[in-house]
Amino acid sequence: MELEPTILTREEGNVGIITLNRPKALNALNAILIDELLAALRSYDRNSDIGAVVVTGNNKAFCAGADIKEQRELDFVGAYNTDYLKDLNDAIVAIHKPIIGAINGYALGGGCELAMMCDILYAGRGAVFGQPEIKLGTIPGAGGTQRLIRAIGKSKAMDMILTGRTMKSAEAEASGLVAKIFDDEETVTRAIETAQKIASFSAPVVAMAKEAVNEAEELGLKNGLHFESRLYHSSFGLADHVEGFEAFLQKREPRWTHK
Ligand code: CO8
Repeated sequence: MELEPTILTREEGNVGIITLNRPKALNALNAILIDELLAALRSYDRNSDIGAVVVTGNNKAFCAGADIKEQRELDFVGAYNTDYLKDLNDAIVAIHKPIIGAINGYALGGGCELAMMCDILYAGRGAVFGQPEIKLGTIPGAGGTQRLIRAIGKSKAMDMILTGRTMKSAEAEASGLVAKIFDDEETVTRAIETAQKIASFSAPVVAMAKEAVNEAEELGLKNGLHFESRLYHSSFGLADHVEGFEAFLQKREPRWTHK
């Protein structure tokens, strides 16, 4: 039984900020935290005042993975019937608004996988990424084997997944896992600034851009280009598109109506 909320939420302007809040367990993902995280993400996704979301943890840990104490109780059938992983992945993939992961400290196992479900990753210099499941006698179960290879390539992904070694943020940035690194105390602020910048653009256009980029993971180049064209053409039907082009030609800032 959790006495404290397992996540905390606050808003800064048009940005929703979700902080994982199980510090004593290094923000390990248990069933309650996953439910609360998904409820918060869905709520921000439906909130027209929010244009982007930041997900973060604390300075010691973004998230140390699945809750090992909770998972230890599961046998094959229990694990098979536990929908956490699928719920977590499916629900985050379905969020329309961009999610920035602001990572300080450990992002291990399911924590690294949760980070990789975000759209953009910013990390503090002290952040540590890894898929140490092999040391527990299991393998990544929330997308680690699939997303890490896409982020950093096969050889590095194998090196990490087969040995359980961790990667510090400088290597993570050089490998393309994270977009930018900062001093730890700046990570969340910079993520919020970027989220505010994204939230200042036309919301439907931002959603289209996110969707098109994400489809690149699913589709071959031919189908991906076709999908992109369709969304690009659709954007010509938006009032914000008319406004954006007019504003440029009139040498003024656009006034988005988000329509
Ligand atoms: N689950 C539950 N509790 C944890 C976890 C975890 N993953 N990680 C740390 N804790 C707890 C510790 O048990 C400890 O609790 P207590 O004070 O009651 O003993 C507390 O957090 C602090 O941890 P440490 O004392 O170990 O702190 P250190 O600074 O010495 O070490 C480490 C930090 C290196 C991060 C270490 O805690 C560690 O190795 N943690 C486990 C990391 C790991 O193996 N993660 C992978 C888990 S398996 C997984 O994620 C499968 C993915 C499936 C998808 C999940 C979606 C639900």
